[in-house]
Amino acid sequence: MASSLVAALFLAAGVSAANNCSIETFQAFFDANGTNAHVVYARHFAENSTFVNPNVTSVVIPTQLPATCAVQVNATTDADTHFSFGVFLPDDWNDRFFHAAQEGEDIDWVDMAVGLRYGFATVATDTGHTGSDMVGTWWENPESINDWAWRANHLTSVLGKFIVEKFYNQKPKYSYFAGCSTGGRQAMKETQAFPGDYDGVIAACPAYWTTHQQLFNLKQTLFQAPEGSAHTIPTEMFEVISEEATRQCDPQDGLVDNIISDPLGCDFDYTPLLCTTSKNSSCLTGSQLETLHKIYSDWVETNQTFVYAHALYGSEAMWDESGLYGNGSETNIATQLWYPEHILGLTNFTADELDYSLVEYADKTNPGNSNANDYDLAEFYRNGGKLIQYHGHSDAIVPPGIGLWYREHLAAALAPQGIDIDDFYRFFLIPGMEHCGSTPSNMNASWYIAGPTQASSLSSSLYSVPGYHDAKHDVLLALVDWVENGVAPQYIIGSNFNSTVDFTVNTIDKQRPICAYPKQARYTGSGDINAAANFECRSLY
Ligand SMILES: *[C@@H]1O[C@H](CO)[C@@H](O)[C@H](O)[C@H]1NC(C)=O
Ligand SMILES: *[C@@H]1O[C@H](CO)[C@@H](O)[C@H](O)[C@H]1NC(C)=O
Ligand SMILES: *[C@@H]1O[C@H](CO)[C@@H](O)[C@H](O)[C@H]1NC(C)=O
Ligand SMILES: *[C@@H]1O[C@H](CO)[C@@H](O)[C@H](O)[C@H]1NC(C)=O
Ligand SMILES: *[C@@H]1O[C@H](CO)[C@@H](O)[C@H](O)[C@H]1NC(C)=O
Ligand SMILES: *[C@@H]1O[C@H](CO)[C@@H](O)[C@H](O)[C@H]1NC(C)=O
Ligand SMILES: *[C@@H]1O[C@H](CO)[C@@H](O)[C@H](O)[C@H]1NC(C)=O
Ligand SMILES: *[C@@H]1O[C@H](CO)[C@@H](O)[C@H](O)[C@H]1NC(C)=O
Ligand SMILES: *[C@@H]1O[C@H](CO)[C@@H](O)[C@H](O)[C@H]1NC(C)=O
Ligand SMILES: *[C@@H]1O[C@H](CO)[C@@H](O)[C@H](O)[C@H]1NC(C)=O
Ligand SMILES: CC(=O)N[C@H]1CO[C@H](CO)[C@@H](O)[C@@H]1O
Ligand SMILES: [Ca+2]
Repeated sequence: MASSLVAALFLAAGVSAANNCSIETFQAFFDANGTNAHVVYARHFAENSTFVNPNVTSVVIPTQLPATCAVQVNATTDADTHFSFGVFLPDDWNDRFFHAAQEGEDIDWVDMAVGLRYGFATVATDTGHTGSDMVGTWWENPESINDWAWRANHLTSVLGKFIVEKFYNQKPKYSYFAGCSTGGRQAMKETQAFPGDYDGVIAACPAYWTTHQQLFNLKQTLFQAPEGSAHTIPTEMFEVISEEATRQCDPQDGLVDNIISDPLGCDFDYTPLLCTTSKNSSCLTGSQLETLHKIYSDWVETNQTFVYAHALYGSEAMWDESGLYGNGSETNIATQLWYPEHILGLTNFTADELDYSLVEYADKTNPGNSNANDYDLAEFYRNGGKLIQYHGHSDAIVPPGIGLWYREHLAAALAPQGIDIDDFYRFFLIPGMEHCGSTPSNMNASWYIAGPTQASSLSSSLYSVPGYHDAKHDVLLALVDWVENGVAPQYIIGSNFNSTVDFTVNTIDKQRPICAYPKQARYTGSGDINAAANFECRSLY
């Protein structure tokens, strides 16, 4: 009797607060607690509204919102530094707190809205500056680098949970964090530096080893430089290389389906690409082949010192994206100079100064402590935390091998402490997925496992997997099931939509299990190769 009365009172409080979505309401929460934060925006949105916020500079906005209160808060971190964070407080809340990483140029309201569609109270921060990380002057204050590297996310977690508790008169029962790329780094950083902040974390394609990642991206552009050299592979040849990789590596995984499902296991022969006396077009010269060999090889320095993993067979469709390998032009190189120039603070840095001593310098200074390569997750594990990490095989920006590096070092750090990483960690390699999402058009692999980044990359109103709203198909629901019910995902079924505008159960034309590493999905030998049921997870090595 007593407990149901208490529940009824809480419910009543929650409902009245939900109907009072004003700047004053939220400012009063902070003021009463003596917290130095300024509420700059608050507005309630009825179901199916399009989000509007005059404080938002980004162009992408969520549509078809569930009924929610939206709040934006500005908080200071140091004398001259501040960050902003957004909060969605759903009318119909399911007691969970969700933090979407910053992946774009502002508070990621679209990713937040995905979390909202799951019924979660959601937050996200701009990490202290708006616009791309690579432009502006935000790095001039070292305190801003701290905000970007870790502080804004941690404080958003603290202040966000505070708002949620005050608004609903109840603490969130479970807290989750998810992000991809630089957001994946943020996910790893939170897990490592603040192991009590979240119960479940998804680190997708994480660019976690900042110092090495950023210098690797610069090094990639240099393989092809100077533009038009004898060793420069013409960008038109990327497709020819891709076709050759598919020709050789597609069958090696056991099923001819245009998808290279085991690029790490592919034994690739370069010679069919070489120009000969009988073949002088659509081929590579000896020196171009050497460039290709560099692209497909780890960055290793003297004495077998590993610096970074390489792009895999099947990633060629991305090589010209963002000028990554591109044509070796000064423009492509200049794009990648922001890290040494502005974050490492090496004024007037030029690309020819990139050598191993620069990597050592970056590791030693590690501005803002942004590296998220602490392998000891014992405390996160002891708190009951669960971490899902995934990478796409066709990602040329953050090659999946660097994810494997983390997994191996995590295991090595925890085994001596008697901790089996299987008890709290799952690693997935997604065949045919590029960076965070999408698949090369010559593969059409079933890469989609939902979660905020993937859903928001397709549409401003999508969430989960249409028709398959469950833990077997949706990575975020898989994480929730693991944290709350102890059901660890052994695989997640990936889907492919055969439309670029219509994302419904009717446009899902292909599904396959994506198996927890080291297992891989293998065709059972009979039935539709586009149906997940005809695949099983097997250990291959
Ligand atoms: C709404 O907020 C105002 C200002 O903080 C407060 O005076 C009022 O009591 C609130 N109303 C409800 C129903 O919570
Ligand atoms: C609220 O106030 C308490 C007591 O001063 C403090 O410990 C806590 O950190 C404050 N919470 C926030 C979110 O500022
Ligand atoms: C919101 O849109 C959905 C789907 O179009 C519809 O089923 C629902 O009735 C709408 N809700 C309101 C309040 O208009
Ligand atoms: C946050 O506060 C800073 C410092 O007062 C200000 O420059 C900035 O415009 C504020 N941001 C928003 C969104 O109000
Ligand atoms: C090589 O290219 C030249 C010029 O394009 C062409 O004339 C010649 O026939 C080619 N040789 C062979 C062996 O294909
Ligand atoms: C490589 O190893 C050798 C032998 O241990 C050592 O003398 C040398 O200084 C090392 N070189 C570098 C660049 O670390
Ligand atoms: C090389 O790439 C740059 C940047 O993408 C582009 O502006 C330029 O036109 C390219 N050069 C050639 C010769 O295609
Ligand atoms: C960097 O280059 C600018 C413009 O060429 C020059 O004015 C400045 O002195 C240089 N700074 C350093 C530290 O070399
Ligand atoms: C991939 O899908 C696109 C569009 O749905 C289609 O045009 C293309 O032929 C497909 N490619 C393969 C290899 O199936
Ligand atoms: C897309 O997939 C659906 C479901 O398998 C199928 O019915 C439809 O014909 C496909 N459309 C195209 C254009 O391939
Ligand atoms: C800086 C800025 O644009 N602030 C606006 C944020 O949103 C509130 C509520 O709509 C406006 O009053 C502010 O002017
Ligand atoms: Ca294959």
